[in-house]
Order: sequence, then structure tokens, then C-alpha cells
Amino acid sequence: MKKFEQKFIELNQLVQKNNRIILTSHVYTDGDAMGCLISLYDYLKSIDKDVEIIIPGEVPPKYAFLHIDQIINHTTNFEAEYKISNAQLIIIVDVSSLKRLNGLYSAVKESKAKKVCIDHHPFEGDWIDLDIVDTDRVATGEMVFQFFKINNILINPLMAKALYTSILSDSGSFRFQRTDAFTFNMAAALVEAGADPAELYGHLYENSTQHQLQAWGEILKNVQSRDKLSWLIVPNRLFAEYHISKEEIDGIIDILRKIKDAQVVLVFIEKSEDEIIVGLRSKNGFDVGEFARKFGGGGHKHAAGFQQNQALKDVINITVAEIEKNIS
Ligand SMILES: [Mn+2]
Repeated sequence: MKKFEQKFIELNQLVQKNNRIILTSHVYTDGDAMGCLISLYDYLKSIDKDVEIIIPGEVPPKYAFLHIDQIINHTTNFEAEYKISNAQLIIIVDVSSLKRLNGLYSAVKESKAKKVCIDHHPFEGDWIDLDIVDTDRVATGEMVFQFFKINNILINPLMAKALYTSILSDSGSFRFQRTDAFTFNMAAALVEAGADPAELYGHLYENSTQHQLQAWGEILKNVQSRDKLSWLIVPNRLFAEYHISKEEIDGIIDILRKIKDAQVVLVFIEKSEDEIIVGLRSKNGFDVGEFARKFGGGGHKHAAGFQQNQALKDVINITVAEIEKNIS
């Protein structure tokens, strides 16, 4: 895996040269992003850098096992913007589209800091000084792992746990496309370095409540299929009806993948009236990332999403018809 060796060496030189470093990622922080942030943070702290993680939006409590309470500051917007503008180096991980920096976008763009982007999504950013993008990788965590390996950086137990969280999340526990020998070799190295597979699987996939499972059961009754497509509609009223939050239906799209004939699966979530989130997954060659980008969203070939400001039924009709037209 020598593909980006030079770039990872260059990144380490930037790290050595600069002291005030900010780590950031996309809004709705997921396991991959969190694993990259925590492992990089722990390394940079160990070499006495003045490093901070600043992310847009809430810090998901689900990742408490990675010591996020001690590591991630809940800074005010003003403080965050000051720290970003005053940084010497900003490392952005797993962002897919820089717009997903949300409220931090302008501060990051305008900062005089050197900016580095590490990602496994197709990525465009003309104001990034160093981009390290490998769309063949299942998780950005695999690239952060390469950064450590190439620069002979020791991976301690917390870093191992964090990076294992990255690959376990984005590979759907080693099941999704692009999970390959590199992913499994890396997993083995991380287990040797202190990551416990059963413990981490539990944190990510065995953390529901009975109530949540019952609500999923009700919601899943609405699944619909036509030929190679299956989709689930989650109208806004269901959140009140089943006393469930939007975060609590995260991951329901992966249940749809179980349908044998489904090659593309979708979930339509009505966040509020005329505010619809569409999640897409592909099991064959259909590129949902490219599809989502046509609607102003982002993602990669097998997992993507976008948002539309139209009535729920219109979004469903347009999206389903458009995919049916393009799927082979
Ligand atoms: Mn990712």
C-alpha cells in the first residue's frame, strides 16, 4: 500500500513543523470520522502538540468509549472560530464535501493555517494544500492507519480502538464493498495493539433499547419493493407516534440490504415538512454517490445521501423513477 507514501511523509513533516493543530470532520460525526479524529488526537498529544478536535454539531454520546468527554471540547462558536483562525495546521478527515463542515466552513477556509484533507470519498477542494484521497478504501481510518505505519508511529491501545471503530463502522462490520485484505490485515494489527472486537462490536451494533427495536419493527412494516429497488418511508408523524428520535433510526437502512433482490435501497426521512433526507445504499455497480451529487448531496459509490426541500411524496416519486431509469 505504497500509493500515497510521499503524501503521508509530507503530512508528518507538516505535523512536526507546526504546533497549533486543529482536527475536524463532517457534521453528524460517524464512527469513521470519530476514529480518525481520536487516533490522530492521541498521537499529536503524545508528541506535545497543542491540538484540539473541533467538529460541527453535536458530539454523539455513543462514542463515549473513546473518551470523547475528556478529549472533545464543547467550545462556543466564537471560541471555535478563534482557534481555527489561529491554528497553524488544520487536518480535515472523511469530509466528502467541504460544505459538510457546516458552520465551521468559512472559518476553516479563511484560516491562514495549512490545510490537509484525508478522505475516501471523491473530493474536490481547491483551497486545500495537501489532499490525500483514496476512493478504493472502505474507511478513512484505513488511511490514517497508513499514515501511522509509513511514519513508524506506534499505535497505542486507544488509537487501536479508535481505528478499529473507523473500519468496523464504515465496512458495516467487514461486510460492505471495498472491504478487502488490507482491511483484515489492519484489523489484525489493531487487535494485536489492543482493540477488542467483541467489545467494539457491542458499542457500535448492540446498543439499542427494547423500545427502539419495537419502533423499528413498526417502521419496517412500511418497506416497499419494486424489482431491484427497496425503500422505506419515515413520515415525520412517526417520530411522535413511536416516541423515537431521528438519531435512533440511524442504521435502519442496513436492514433493507437484507432483501435478496434489492440492489439499491433507500430511506426517505421527513425531518420536517418539505425537508426530506434521502439515504441510499447500493449492492451492485449502481453509483449512488454520483446519483446523490446530482441532487446536491454526497457520498461514495455504495453509500450516499442528499436532502430535498419538497413534499415527501414528490421526493419519493422523483427519486424512485430516476433510479429506475438509470439502473441496469
Ligand atoms: Mn468514511
